[in-house]
Amino acid sequence: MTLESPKPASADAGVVGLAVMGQNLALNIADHGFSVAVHNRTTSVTEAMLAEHPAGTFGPGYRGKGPGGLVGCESVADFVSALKRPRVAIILIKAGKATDAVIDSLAEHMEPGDVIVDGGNAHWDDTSRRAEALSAKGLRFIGSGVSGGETGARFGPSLMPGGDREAWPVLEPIWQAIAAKVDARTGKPIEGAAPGKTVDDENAEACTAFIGPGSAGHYVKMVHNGIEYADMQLICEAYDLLRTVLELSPAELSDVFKAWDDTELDSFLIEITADILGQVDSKTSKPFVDIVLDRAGQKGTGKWTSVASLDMGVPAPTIAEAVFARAISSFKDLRVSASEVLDGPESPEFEGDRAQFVEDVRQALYCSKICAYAQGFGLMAEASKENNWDLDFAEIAQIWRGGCIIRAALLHEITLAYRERADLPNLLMAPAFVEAVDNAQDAWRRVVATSALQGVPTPAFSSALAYYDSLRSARLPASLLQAQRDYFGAHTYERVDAPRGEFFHLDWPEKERPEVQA
Ligand code: NBP
Repeated sequence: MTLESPKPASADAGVVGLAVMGQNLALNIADHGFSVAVHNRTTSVTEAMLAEHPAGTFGPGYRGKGPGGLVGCESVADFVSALKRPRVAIILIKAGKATDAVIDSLAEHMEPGDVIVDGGNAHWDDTSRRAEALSAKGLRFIGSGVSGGETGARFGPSLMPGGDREAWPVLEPIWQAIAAKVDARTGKPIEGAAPGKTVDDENAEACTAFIGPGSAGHYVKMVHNGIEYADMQLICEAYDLLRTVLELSPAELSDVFKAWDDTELDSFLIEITADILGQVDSKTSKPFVDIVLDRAGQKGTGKWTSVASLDMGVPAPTIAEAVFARAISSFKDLRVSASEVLDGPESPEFEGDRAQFVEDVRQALYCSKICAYAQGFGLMAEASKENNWDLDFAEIAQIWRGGCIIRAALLHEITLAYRERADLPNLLMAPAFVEAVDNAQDAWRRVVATSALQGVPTPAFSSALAYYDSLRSARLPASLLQAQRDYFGAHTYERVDAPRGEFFHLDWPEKERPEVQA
């Protein structure tokens, strides 16, 4: 099939980049009755997509006849001329230099007032830079987080747009239509929302909202991914503990996770974990989880979140530990040789109550997960202050309840917590979580203690508990630390009995060690 040129300005929006995400998002938009111009650097990809999805196969009602459809475009110039004004061009390509190249070529053909939306996983610094450069040309830029992977893009993602507020009314009808929907009363995803169906339910809430100016959307998406790293690592530690300490088989663990999915742990990641643990390898008949090499990859958003937390001095240790856990997993050969040299504890047979231990691990997972969210929201709160984004945390939690990888029942509780108090100093201090963690903390401590005694690595569980204990410590040994700093580096200290901001120094080498005000 060849693509006609030139095009009349008939498309409601356009998608550039037709790999997994771009194709699925474009199909989702077309399903909702919009006409979508599509363009890919390699034209054969565009041609194949059009051949597979001919006119008349889109519209309200999945694959029914309707007005939606695709307009294939060979060149960027054709693509731009195919768009109705104000033009909306959505980019879904490899993040980094490729995104700059595509933005530059779009900007050459677009006119003031037109909107460019970057739906890729751009670093938020890049988004700020691009927004400024495009604004100088009169173009409007939105950096939008898109979460939910391939299936989400196709049938309902969670969308986190940020940038030029005046561009939002232009994008909003499309983003509202294609986003995942949840029931406003329960926060649960509405099944009928997928695939491509119009949701008539008056209680349906779309998993999208304007996040804030500048790079707020991509920042929030980055933190979403950081929390995702922590959530996945915590689940893996729960699995590892139950497998190592209780010697449960993957099939038995699949049942455990299935049962947990009916509790407050109800989430997409728990659901897929149960499914994965029940999977048997067709070649060997072994549990699938045992034939997958234990080396985890990463694309960088967890690292970005951790770097942002270090840069701002806002603690997100559980997210960082999740990134480090992937890093240490990648040293497979080193671990194999170290395992032959380094001894662990004599692992005594577990003599406790097995059912109780399973329940303890469940509760430890829940508490640790709340901590990971507390860290992510703490990070966003600081970034919001620093950048004047005025982030609405209830809204952010609300749009994470459906469509995205971290969708979970917990997010409804977080939504309610921030609706009750928008300026919560820390998520753990919301009354519902104070109580939940208090009720579960004995179990959590038993689990972390058991992991240490048995030599099962639980960096995320342990760091989450240390975060909780640090947070609830009115006094930390930082007094000694600050004294050490003053001793060797004259870094000064504040006194508990003097106003904050007054600094002192002890003249340590002097015999009398006099105190001087700095
Ligand atoms: P990829 O990230 O694999 O990118 C492939 C696309 O980029 C193709 O369309 C390719 O065109 C295009 N491209 C490249 Br590479 N260099 C280009 C250039 N210089 N000029 C123009 N086009 C160029 O695609 P993806 O996995 O669909 O992800 C798209 C974006 O969405 C990424 O930023 C990703 O991080 C983000 N994201 C992905 C997921 C996911 O689950 N995959 C989830 C959420 C967000 P070609 O066909 O000509 O090579």
